[in-house]
Amino acid sequence: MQKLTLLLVLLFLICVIIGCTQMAVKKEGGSTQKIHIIPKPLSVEQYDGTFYLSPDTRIIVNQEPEGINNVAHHLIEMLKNSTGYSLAIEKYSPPKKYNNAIILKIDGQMNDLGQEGYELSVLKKEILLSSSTPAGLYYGVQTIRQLLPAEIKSSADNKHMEWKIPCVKIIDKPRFQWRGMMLDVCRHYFPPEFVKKFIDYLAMYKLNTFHWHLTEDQGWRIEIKKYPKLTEVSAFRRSSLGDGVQHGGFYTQEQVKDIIEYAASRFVTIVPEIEMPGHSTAALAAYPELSCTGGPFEVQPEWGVHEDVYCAGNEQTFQFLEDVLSEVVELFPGTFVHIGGDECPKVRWQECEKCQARIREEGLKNEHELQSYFVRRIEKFLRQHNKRLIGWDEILEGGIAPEATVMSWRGMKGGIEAAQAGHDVVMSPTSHCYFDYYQGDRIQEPLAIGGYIPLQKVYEFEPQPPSLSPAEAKHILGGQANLWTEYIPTTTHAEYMIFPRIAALAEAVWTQKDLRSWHDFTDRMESHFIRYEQAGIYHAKSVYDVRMIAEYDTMHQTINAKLSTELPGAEIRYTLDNSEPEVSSEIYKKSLRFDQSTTLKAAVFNKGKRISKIREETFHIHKALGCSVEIDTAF
Ligand code: TNX
Repeated sequence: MQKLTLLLVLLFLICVIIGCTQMAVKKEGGSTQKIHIIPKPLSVEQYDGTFYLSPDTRIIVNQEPEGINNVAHHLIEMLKNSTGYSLAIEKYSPPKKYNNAIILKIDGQMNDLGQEGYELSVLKKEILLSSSTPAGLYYGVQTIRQLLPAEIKSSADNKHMEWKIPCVKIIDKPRFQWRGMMLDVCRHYFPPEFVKKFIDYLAMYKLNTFHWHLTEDQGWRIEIKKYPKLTEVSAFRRSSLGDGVQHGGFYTQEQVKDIIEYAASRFVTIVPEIEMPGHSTAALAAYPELSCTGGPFEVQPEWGVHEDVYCAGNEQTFQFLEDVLSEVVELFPGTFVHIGGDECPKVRWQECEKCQARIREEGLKNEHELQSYFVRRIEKFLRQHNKRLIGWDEILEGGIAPEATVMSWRGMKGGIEAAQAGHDVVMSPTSHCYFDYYQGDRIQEPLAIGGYIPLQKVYEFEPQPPSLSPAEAKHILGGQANLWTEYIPTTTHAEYMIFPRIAALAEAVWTQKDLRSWHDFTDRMESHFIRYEQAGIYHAKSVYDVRMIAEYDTMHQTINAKLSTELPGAEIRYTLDNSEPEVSSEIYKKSLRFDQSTTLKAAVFNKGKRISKIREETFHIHKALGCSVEIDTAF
């Protein structure tokens, strides 16, 4: 009897011990492995313990619906590239307990997390990722990628790495359904391999919409079988540098299909843009009969807004565009087709007999209404093909087409107006979303288009204007950033403009509003910089540019200089003797006061290495300092 009691107690103890190793204990601070997920999930609870990935870890899928295997293969591929492990995939067999496995589970009951949400539970012996859709699982895999050490994206020799994932429970879903980025492949052509890389970057940050700007004054980039001159003639132009070199390229329909498939397997929908009625000189160079004057035209080497546009009075124009769109809708499976609509000067229409006749016949008031007529006709055509039209906010002018969706770029105003009128809206204002603008100190950055949008500004992007009623706010589908490429001729430069701003964008469109905090984001951002380094992704380091504010102190006749960086907490070191700052230079702690002329040089250091450019400023102390300025206009 005694023996039996002892045995029972022993058995009980064994059970408790086994239970404890499986059961996660909630973490009370002092974490060993910090969690740095961007975009920030809905909820994250970290626990004590770690899951160790090994060559024997198995990937288990619970069923074989379309998509789940695709996600499992993505996971295997991602892990293989970095760890070198070729993990086996296995079908789930219900009562079985798994040890050292990552389980991907489609769970039809999980409807409250929407079409893209997921739940991730990392225990010491198993990882369970569940979602009601393959898309949700895919986003869960992106989260797993960010839970692994930064080296996960590196192809370097990682044999001695410990591939560990902290125990955690994450529940996550996006705030907006349209989380996008636009790439302009027209001002400069980018090869299919880069377009795929761009899609990878979107997917990595849980963005789901790739707006592909395919036609412009400077180039037509998509093969249209019915109009071969669009690729023979319209896809090439003289170099904008005037050096006589030809620039251009296009995507064959086969390449387009391949890219669409590539995007679909990453849950990215492509929205093709066929620009009209403006920004169309490249097409007119091949088919001048579609213009008001008859041409001739050349594919434009110059940027800007061009006056020659499609003739709105000519039936041939509509025949051409409908033919082009017929091939486009056949290729792209997504719901939306972007028709541009922006920056269409009206001078040619004002002087064109055909356009004026159209205005009279259709009882239109002016050329703005003629543009509206143009867009309505195209919208009707697209609707007949079960597609929805989206256009830049100029499509509001002269009356918006009945079911058109507006992409608001000239601020949020157009978007607000459209949402109030019951139209769907995607916000993409120049103030926050133009990744062709500078992100750092203009003098030290590569040439950009003009404005200044640092990381924090992108972070402050709020797609849903507070002035909208709840019913109107439902029309805000989401937001996107745009990469126009007038001044971006290379793929490395393009990456530089995208990173790190894409991370801030992702959080603006994925994370719930009340969970967003710049301070918290900057904390997580640091580890993403390490990931970019590891993955060989070009990125701007302008968050580490030393910012300088100098104030004149009238009381003491001195200058006070304050130093800071956009990413708080950086190690700034400086010199006052004209020498270059080094790792042994003085660390900046509080504002510096000068009572005589001084040259201040400062830079940011990390782990003994300078990671920023050197900021230099000479302060001159002289008698006129601080005196009020009078301008002698008589002189
Ligand atoms: C405006 S955004 C444009 C583009 C330029 C861009 C440069 C929009 C609808 N039109 O054609 O590339 O500015 O930032």
